[in-house]
Amino acid sequence: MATDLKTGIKQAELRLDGYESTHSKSAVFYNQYERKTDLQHQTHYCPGCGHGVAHKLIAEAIEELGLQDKTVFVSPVGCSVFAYYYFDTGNVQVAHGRAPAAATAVKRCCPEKIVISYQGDGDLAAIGTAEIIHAANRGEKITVFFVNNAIYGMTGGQMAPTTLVGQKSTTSPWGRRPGNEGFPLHMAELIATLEAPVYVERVALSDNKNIMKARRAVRKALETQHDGTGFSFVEILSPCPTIWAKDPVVARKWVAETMIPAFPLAVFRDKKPERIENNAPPVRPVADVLEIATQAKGTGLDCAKHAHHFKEFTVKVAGFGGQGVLLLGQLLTEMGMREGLDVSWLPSYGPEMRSGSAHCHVCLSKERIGSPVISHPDVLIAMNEVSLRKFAPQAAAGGLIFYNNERLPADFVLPQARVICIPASAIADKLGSTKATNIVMLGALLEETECLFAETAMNVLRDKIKRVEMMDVNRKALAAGREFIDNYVRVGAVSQPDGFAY
Ligand SMILES: Cc1ncc(C[n+]2csc(CCOP(=O)(O)OP(=O)(O)O)c2C)c(N)n1
Ligand code: SF4
Repeated sequence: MATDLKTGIKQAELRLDGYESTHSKSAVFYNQYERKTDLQHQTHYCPGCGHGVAHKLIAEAIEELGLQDKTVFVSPVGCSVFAYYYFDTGNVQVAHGRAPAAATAVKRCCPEKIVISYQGDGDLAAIGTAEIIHAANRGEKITVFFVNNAIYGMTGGQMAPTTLVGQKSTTSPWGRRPGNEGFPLHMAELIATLEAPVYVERVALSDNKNIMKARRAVRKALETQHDGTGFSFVEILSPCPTIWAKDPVVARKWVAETMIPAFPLAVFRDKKPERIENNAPPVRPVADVLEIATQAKGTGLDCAKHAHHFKEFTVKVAGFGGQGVLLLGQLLTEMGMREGLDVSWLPSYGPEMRSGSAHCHVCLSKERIGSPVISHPDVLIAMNEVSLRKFAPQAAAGGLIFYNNERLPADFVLPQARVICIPASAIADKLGSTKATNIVMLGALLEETECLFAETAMNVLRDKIKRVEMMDVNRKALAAGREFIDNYVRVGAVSQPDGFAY
C-alpha cells in the first residue's frame, strides 16, 4: 500500500479483486506470528489493549523511516514480553527493568543501529528506575517507549508506581493513598529535569486525535535517534481494559477523562543539543591505556598475534578456592593481551574464601570475542577430582584435559578429550610451595599446546606476583611443568628458549 511520506498515512489502493484496501499490517510486523500454531494471525494482547496500538505506531514509523533493517527492539518483562514474535527487526528480550541497560550496550556496540527500549510502568518505573534514570542522564542515543497503563498488567493488577491516587489494585484494594503508598511517579517530567535528554513527550491512546499525536511523537523520537541527536523518551498513556475491568471503549474514555488530568500531555523537552557528544569508545588500545604495550615492545612479542596457531583458544580452569584457579586464568589473559590477542576472563566461585569450588573461563582470540562464557573448552585444567568429574564431559571433542594427579580415578570414564595427568601439587611441594601448583600447570599447558610464549609468562609473573620470595619458586615451577611434558608426555622433546619444544 502506498504511503504518503509526509504524513505517513497509507493511501487507499484499488485491489485486483475490485475491493478498496484502506488498511493493512505494517511490513515491519511478521506475516505470521509463530508464537502459537493456532494464533498466527493475532497478538496475545487483550482486546482494546494499548500495547497493540503502540506496536502499530512504532512499526509504521520504522517502516516509513526505512529503518527496519537497522532496528533492534529491546522488549521487557511485562505484557509486552513477546514483542519479538511480532516485530520483524533485531530483537533482544531482557530481564525485568533492564531494557535501557541492554539497549545502551547494543547501541554502544553498534552505533549505526536504531535501538528501541520498550517498557511498561512496572518495568520502567519500579524495578528498572535506576536503569532508565541513568541511561537518560548519560544521554544514551536510544529511544524509549514507556507504556503507562497505571498498573501491573501481566501479573494480574498490582499497584504500579504510576497507579493514580485512589485507584484500586490488588495490592491497594482500598485505593492508592499517598500517605501510605506515595504519589504517582511522573516519569516524563522527571526525565525532563535531566540535562542530557533531547526529546521527551507524553501522549495518550485515548481517542483518534491523540493517537495521531502519539504517531507523530513516536516518529519524532525515532528520527531523533536516526539523526544521532540523543536520548528520546515517549510516555504513552495506554488502556488496560482487562485489569481495569472495563470494556475497551470505556477504558479508552478512562484514559481521556481520568489519566490525562493526572498525567498531562505535553512536550517536556525538544532541544537540539549545542554539540553532539561523541561517546564512541576511546581509540587508544586497552594495552596502551594499561601501559603494558611498551613492555611487550622490543621483545618481538608485539607481533606475536600472527604466530599463534589458533583463531580462538579456550581454557577452563577449575578447582577449589586457594589453588590459584582464578589467578591462573588471569595470568593467561594477561599473557594473551601482551601478545596482542583479544582476551576474556570470567570467574565463577562460591561465597567461601577457601575450599569452595572455583572456576574460570579464559578465551584467547585473534578476533573480537562474542561471549566470555565457554561451554566446551579446548583445554580443561582440573585441579582436583571434583572438577575433573564435573567439567571433563564439557571438554571439546579432540580437546585436552590436564589433571592434577598421578593417575585418573579408577572408575573415571575417559571423555572425548585427551587427558594428561600431572602431579602438579606434588611437584610444587618439592619446589618449596604448594602454592605454585597452578604455575606448574601453566608450564605444562604452554609446553603441550604452545598457545602462548613461556617468555611472556615469566614477564607476567614478574609483574603480577608481588611476593618476591615466590618468584624463584614460580620460575622453577614453570620450568618443571614444561619439563614434565617433555620427559613424560612428549618424550625426547626439549624446551627451547622461545618457549616451544622441538
Ligand atoms: C525480577 C522479576 N521480578 C518480578 C517479576 C514479575 N513481574 C512480571 S511482569 C511484572 C510487572 C509488569 O507490569 P508493567 O511493567 O507495568 O507491564 P504491563 O504488563 O502492564 O504491560 C512483574 C512484577 C519478574 N518477572 N521478574
Ligand atoms: S492485561 Fe492489560 S496490558 Fe496486559 S495485554 Fe491485557 S489489556 Fe494489555
